[in-house]
Amino acid sequence: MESALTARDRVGVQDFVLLENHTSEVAFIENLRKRFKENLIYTYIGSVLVSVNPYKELEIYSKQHMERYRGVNFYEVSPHIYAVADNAYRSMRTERRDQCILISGESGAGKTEASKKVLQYYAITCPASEHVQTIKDRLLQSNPVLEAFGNAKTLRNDNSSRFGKYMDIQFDFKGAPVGGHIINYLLEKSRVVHQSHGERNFHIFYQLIEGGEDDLLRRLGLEKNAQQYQFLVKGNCPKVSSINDRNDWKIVRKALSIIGFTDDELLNIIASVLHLGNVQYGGEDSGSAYITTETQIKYLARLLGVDGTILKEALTHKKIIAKGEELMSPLNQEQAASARDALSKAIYGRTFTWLVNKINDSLAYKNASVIGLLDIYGFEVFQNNSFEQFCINYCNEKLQQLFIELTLKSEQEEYEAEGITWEPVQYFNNKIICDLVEEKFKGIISILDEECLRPGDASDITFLEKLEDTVGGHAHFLTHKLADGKTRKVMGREEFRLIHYAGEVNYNVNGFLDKNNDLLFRNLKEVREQAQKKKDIYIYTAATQFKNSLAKLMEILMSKEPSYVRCIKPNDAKQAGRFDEVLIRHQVKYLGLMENLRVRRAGFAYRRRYETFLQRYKSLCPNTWPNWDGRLVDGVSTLVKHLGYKPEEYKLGRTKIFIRFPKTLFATEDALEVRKHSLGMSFSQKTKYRK
Ligand code: AD9
Ligand code: MG
Repeated sequence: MESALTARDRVGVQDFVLLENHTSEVAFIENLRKRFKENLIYTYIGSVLVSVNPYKELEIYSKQHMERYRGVNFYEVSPHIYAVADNAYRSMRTERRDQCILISGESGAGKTEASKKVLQYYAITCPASEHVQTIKDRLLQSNPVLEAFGNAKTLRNDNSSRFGKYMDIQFDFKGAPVGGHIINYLLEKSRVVHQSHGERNFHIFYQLIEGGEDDLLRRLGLEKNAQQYQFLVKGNCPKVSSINDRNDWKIVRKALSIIGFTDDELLNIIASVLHLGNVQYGGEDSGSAYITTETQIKYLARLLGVDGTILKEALTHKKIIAKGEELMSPLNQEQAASARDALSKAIYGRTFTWLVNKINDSLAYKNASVIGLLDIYGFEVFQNNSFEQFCINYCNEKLQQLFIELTLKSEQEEYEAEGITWEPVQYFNNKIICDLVEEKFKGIISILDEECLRPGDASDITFLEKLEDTVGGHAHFLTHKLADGKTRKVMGREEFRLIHYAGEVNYNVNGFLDKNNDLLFRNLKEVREQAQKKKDIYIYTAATQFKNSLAKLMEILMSKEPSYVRCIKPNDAKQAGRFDEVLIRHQVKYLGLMENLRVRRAGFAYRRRYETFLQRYKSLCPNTWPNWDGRLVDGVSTLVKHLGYKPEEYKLGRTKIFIRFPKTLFATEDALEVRKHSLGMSFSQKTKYRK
């Protein structure tokens, strides 16, 4: 028979605070590895859930599993995403406090899957009526729809979310899910017109082409062959083995109808984007562009409900204002192609926002308690990093800020509430990097905006020069220029480097101004100059919009009680059973898991409500077994004295016992194992707690 200690050797500990050597990264990763090998993908750091993507279906998400976690105390069952979901739900119900579950991790780590599991958990376990069932269905069905329009195959993940998502699930006073609200962040629109090698456009295009019924495709003027469409061939990757576009089309169509989309407006627009991609240009002797593909214009005019002639002019000219008069000035071929691409991106981007709004309308509800779910892009470092990575990584800096604030704050608040003194842990506060990016007037975004607004010779390079002048001396900013006028060889001349909390990233400034402008047509620059004169309208740039929406998100999250899920990707090959230590160590580092563990351990590693503690261990003391009739605190005190706890090992708060060292609790756990052995309980029951 396996003893308690060998079981621990084999499957590790279910909570990292129980690790003997808690400052050792090696021990931390070893524990993850042991559990991963046993298909135990979840482990806690206190109440934070660490999850490693198994890249295979595990039998741990059935209805029976959900039942096992329903209303059960966090520590009484093995770590699971359902435990986090249930805990948030119970806190919302009993403490009447809005909750949020923040899911983070890099691309492919399992964030979206985790958020779907949470939603499914509520859909299955929460009370329902007929109306509630409709809302549950819509909540669930919003996923395939948003994934079809907002996810794509990338090199890292066959179903990568190319937008950030915050979703409120709203509950009524009976605890039934009665509504929802989604906020989307920064869709990667550039994918509509261009995909890197081995990547695809958004799923919906392939689903429509592969799965669309013949008469539908005929009406949209589309052929059943993705190779025909310029916007679908850039990545040279029309088929993906893990994706069945034809089946997904059926799922998405059904989901759309459950949410309440009845018209085909949406598909008209998707088809229009494909037609736009096939619009080709020729050049006049004068250099002006003209359109050579009339069929596309015909379909576009019909599908978008616009006049063909006006459309053609819009695709080959720009509006300028000269001496107060509006004029149409012809574009050359290259300019016309980028106007076409800009229009395609804008149409797709607006359609996505419209789609989210429609889903929100179908889920609208007022005066509810809320559990928010945040599934947002993780920290990203590629060979070549651009504006998108800059925004994504800035977003991660903000979330790390929040994590620091809330973990420390809540920890501190709990000690205060319980009347316990403790020593705060010092660690790196990344506020300095957030300020570098977002500070008014002298932050990177401000400088970028300034260059975007400046008429004349502003370019990506002048932006870089201005950065050097303004933030060149900042401890977290570098370019190729050294202070003594020499050149830093490892960096390109068009790059700046940010030293993020999670690591160093070089950003290539090429395209920053254009992407930040993100405006439909160049002529908006003129409009903006006018607007500036009038001072009554302000046109926000992409980065500033993003900054503002993040500030709002932080406010939303700060007002709620957070739970954290930290997702880890075990290997780059998307393979089951492979534990790539280098990759994992890197993630452990930048997710701040060791710091997290330190904070958790700096005060008291373990805390339990008196009743829970007594219930679990009362059999270990003749005075508390089988029942303790007195005050709970006295029962716990009697019990721990009997167990030989030394005064420095624990403190008694108002409602909880705080245990400083895991080994104390470990010894108690082992005593419990021994006691159960002697009572002859089966092994599986005994080890349940550890897994
Ligand atoms: V991205 O930032 O959107 O590119 P995510 O969202 O972190 O990324 P995702 O949830 O999409 O990753 O997971 C990637 C793939 O890993 C999924 O398509 C599944 O095939 C696989 N996965 C993730 N979590 C689980 C799981 N709990 N069980 C089984 C999983 N497979
Ligand atoms: Mg995702």
